[in-house]
Amino acid sequence: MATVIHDFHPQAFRRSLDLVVRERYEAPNLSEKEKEMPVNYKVADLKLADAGRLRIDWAESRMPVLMALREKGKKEQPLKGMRVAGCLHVTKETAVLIKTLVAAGAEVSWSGCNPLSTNDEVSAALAAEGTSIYAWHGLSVEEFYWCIERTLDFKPTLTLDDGADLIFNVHSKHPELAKTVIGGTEETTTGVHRLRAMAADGKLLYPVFAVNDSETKWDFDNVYGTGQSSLDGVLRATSILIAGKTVVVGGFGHCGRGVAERARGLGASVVATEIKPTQALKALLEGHRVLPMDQAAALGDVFVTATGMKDVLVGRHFDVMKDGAIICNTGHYDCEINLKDLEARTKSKRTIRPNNEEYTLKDGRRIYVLAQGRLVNLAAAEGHPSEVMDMSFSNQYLALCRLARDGKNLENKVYELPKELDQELALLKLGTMGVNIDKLTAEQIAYASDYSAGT
Ligand code: 9W4
Repeated sequence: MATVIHDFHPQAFRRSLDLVVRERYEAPNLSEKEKEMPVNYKVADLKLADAGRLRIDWAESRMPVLMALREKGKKEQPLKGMRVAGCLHVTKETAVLIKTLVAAGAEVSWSGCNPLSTNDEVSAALAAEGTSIYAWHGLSVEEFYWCIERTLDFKPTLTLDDGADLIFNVHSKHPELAKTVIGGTEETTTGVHRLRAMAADGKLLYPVFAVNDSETKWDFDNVYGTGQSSLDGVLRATSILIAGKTVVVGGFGHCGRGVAERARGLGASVVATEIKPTQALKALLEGHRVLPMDQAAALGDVFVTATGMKDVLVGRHFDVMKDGAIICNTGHYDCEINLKDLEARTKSKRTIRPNNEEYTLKDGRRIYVLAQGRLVNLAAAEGHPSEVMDMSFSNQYLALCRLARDGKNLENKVYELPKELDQELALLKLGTMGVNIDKLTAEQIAYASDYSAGT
């Protein structure tokens, strides 16, 4: 681990890759002063930087909207003078966001928001390029909060959250820092819920944009991001042929719909299970079979739970599953599959492939659990593809730019980004994909607004 000193100003210590790496490997041509300079990062291993840079380069080539915003930001410097503290999964896509914030004139200081989501190669590449970053895979709870604390050392003017841990830290431990924070952003549904509750209590100390609530974020993440990456996780963990299989999707919300659609695309017959009549009807009219899980359990070759509810697959379902059934979860963290019930029926267990546990039941049937029932798209694959994160993180970037410009005039509330922004971002994305669409003519606009026109 790198040694770190907390009392610093990131800009002052942003040094070239060359210098950081030379220091790290104790190259002889460093001056004594250079050797003593504090390091404003803590990552697993700086030697991973080259591999991280390749990952980031790849993500950049798949995130054209954010890259276009970066080019514009380089010229206009909308974040000049801003200090952005971020608490967000350290992935290759997040690195593209961080580099975009820096290009737009911001100083940044970063920590991960989940102990298991940091990619050590990416964090090494960011540290090596001079980013103030505190993130490594598998850190403890104490280390997690220590990392968040370090990102507050430079007294941020903007905060960026995924799950609201950073904002909570500011509010509960450092309320004095909130005075100089112009505003914050929040990436997730859970975080937005927590912040709305705080705002309703009058406890929120600065305005926050709920990036999660932009259509170009949640709809694309949930349907296309989760849809593809869940199938990706199943394939990486099993390498099975999907065509001809029966895939049971538990829950036909946005994530379930995405999974069902992609499974069908690979040739599966899909069975959807639901508790909500309108959702069940949608699944049926999309052409999927709809059954209660008690019946679907005996039919499925692959089960993907995506409900957000606990105990979707329990003992009585395991009792009737086929020999060789594969079960996994892409919904709420690790409680949708009741593994205790499965353990109780199990004679022996072995890891047959990475992220694939074979449970041999007392009656001899085998059930395969992927990623220990955790989110299969993240644990066994790489989460949402970069092209999807392009939309989410473009929203993040634009929300921070708006706060930098107008934050001082906003109330201490949770705001949504304007709906027109979704249309602008979607149009930009279409453009990067070489797709043009029609525009209304002046006559059509007049027609649309003329309420007197009848049949
Ligand atoms: N990643 C995560 C979480 C838990 C976890 C194998 C079982 C979320 C959104 C984005 O939560 C995230 N547990 C793991 S790996 C792992 C990864 N294991 C290891 O044993 C436990 C997470 C947002 N995102 C994308 O989806 C794509 N780029 C992004 O920035 C990232 C990570």
